[in-house]
Amino acid sequence: MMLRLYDYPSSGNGYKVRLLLALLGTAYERVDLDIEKGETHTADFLARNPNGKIPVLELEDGTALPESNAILWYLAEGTSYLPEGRLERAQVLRWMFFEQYSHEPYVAVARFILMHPGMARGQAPLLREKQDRGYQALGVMEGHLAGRAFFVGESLSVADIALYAYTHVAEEGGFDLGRFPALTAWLARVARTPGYVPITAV
Ligand SMILES: N[C@@H](CCC(=O)N[C@@H](CS)C(=O)NCC(=O)O)C(=O)O
Repeated sequence: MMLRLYDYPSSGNGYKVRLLLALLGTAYERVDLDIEKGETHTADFLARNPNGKIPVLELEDGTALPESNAILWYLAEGTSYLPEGRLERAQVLRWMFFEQYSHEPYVAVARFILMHPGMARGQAPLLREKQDRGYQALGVMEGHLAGRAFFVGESLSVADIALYAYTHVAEEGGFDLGRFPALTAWLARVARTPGYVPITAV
């Protein structure tokens, strides 16, 4: 069986996996689920991810692996996108945990509120707060990237891919990236990687 990705086209979490698979040149099947129609909450899908969220990567033996950053880690093992050194690997995890706790809940959710106003109705009053916290995360990234080309070491890793996915579309969440020159240069650097695909490629 071929790798199969359960996905949703505008999802940055899904895009992380699509981008890495493209950079690796790995063939896979995609199954689109419409999150607006609740298609991630069917019994069939909940058997793959009881948390009812894409992305889920189904492996060759049928094992279903949810959580975008866990999928990135799995796919990157043994490639140039995951360093070998103990401390560098921990630094990659550091930025992936930062992405999930201090970045995605604000930068991605502000975008979700603006792109899916129907689904995000309950969260709409929180837009301003999400943007404030999102700006804090972007500021942390800007500080780290000043004088560095990539988040960890000297080359692109899954730390960059995890953070790139929602940062490069942050303007759709109302963020002004013009305030962050080092971050903007890093976005352009990631987009120049051979094999790069845009979020809209599906
Ligand atoms: N922490 C998860 C978050 C996944 C997530 O939030 N998925 C959203 C789309 S971006 C989803 O499937 N939402 C559907 C729902 O919750 O009903 C990851 O990184 O994979």
